[in-house]
Amino acid sequence: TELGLVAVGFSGGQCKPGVDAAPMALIESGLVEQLKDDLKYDVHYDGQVHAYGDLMPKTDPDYRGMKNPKAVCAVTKQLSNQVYEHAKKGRFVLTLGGDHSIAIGTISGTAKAMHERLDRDMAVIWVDAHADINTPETSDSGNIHGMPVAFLTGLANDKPDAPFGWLNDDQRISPKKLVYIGLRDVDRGEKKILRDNGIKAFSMHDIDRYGIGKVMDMALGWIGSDTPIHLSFDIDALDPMWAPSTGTAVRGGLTLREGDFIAECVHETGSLVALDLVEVNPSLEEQGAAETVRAGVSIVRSSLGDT
Ligand code: DIR
Ligand code: MN
Ligand code: MN
Ligand code: MN
Repeated sequence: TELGLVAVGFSGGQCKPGVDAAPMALIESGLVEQLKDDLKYDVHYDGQVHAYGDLMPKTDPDYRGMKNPKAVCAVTKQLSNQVYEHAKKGRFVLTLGGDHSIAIGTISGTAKAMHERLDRDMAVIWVDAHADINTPETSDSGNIHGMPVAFLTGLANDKPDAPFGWLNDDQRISPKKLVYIGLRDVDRGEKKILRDNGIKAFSMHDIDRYGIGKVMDMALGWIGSDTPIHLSFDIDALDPMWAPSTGTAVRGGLTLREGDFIAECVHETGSLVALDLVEVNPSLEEQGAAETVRAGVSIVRSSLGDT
């Protein structure tokens, strides 16, 4: 299978430096060779970790309370094209982040390609401790990595000349085709957005109640067969025991095995078209960095058919 790999060293969607070093750490641990040699992918990779330095604005004042709006806008817009170029050629797209704001770029890119190639709405499975569906107005932090889903679904809108005004309808996803797994730290305003829009979400409570096997049956049943799926995996979905080196770790999360199981089930559908792996921050925990990178590699391998 053809695979396009995009390495995104960007941290401007939140305030902690270091998450931009994750793609290099993942690649240095041998990920690309494993994809080629073990899993037999034909990997298309430009050999660079994109930092988009040339796109960075000189000044970047807050806008509607958002931090670094111009930088996040410029990076996601460019990334959207990079992902789209791979996806329209029929390649699976693997994006290594970076913080989760980059999903504005990745998902808009695959959504557009799926609309064009298959004339279909794409589904998104968002595995995360957080819902990342704040609008600029509901966000307490102003960090855009807590907002990507709001922009991608059109629940937060921006004027054409404003930061995310570049998103067109064919680059968006329907709230009905979105499924969350692993939630346990959802803001008050986000809870209202999830409720008001009937968005499907499986929290840690649901996983405790039904078990991960039943939850995956229900999650994939909601999406239905024959719908292309983009999996956006925030490493903080995993319990800090397995992934301590991440910007906003929350206790009570998925085991690594549960994370791998989610990835395996999504792979087994045959409908997975793209994967984001985000929020690994190797600089946060001296002891836990290697462990967290290993967990990230494991999630990628499981998503790509390793068993
Ligand atoms: C919080 C934290 N809901 C926010 N979000 C995080 O800033 O909007 N997402 N950490 O991964
Ligand atoms: Mn090729
Ligand atoms: Mn996230
Ligand atoms: Mn998160």
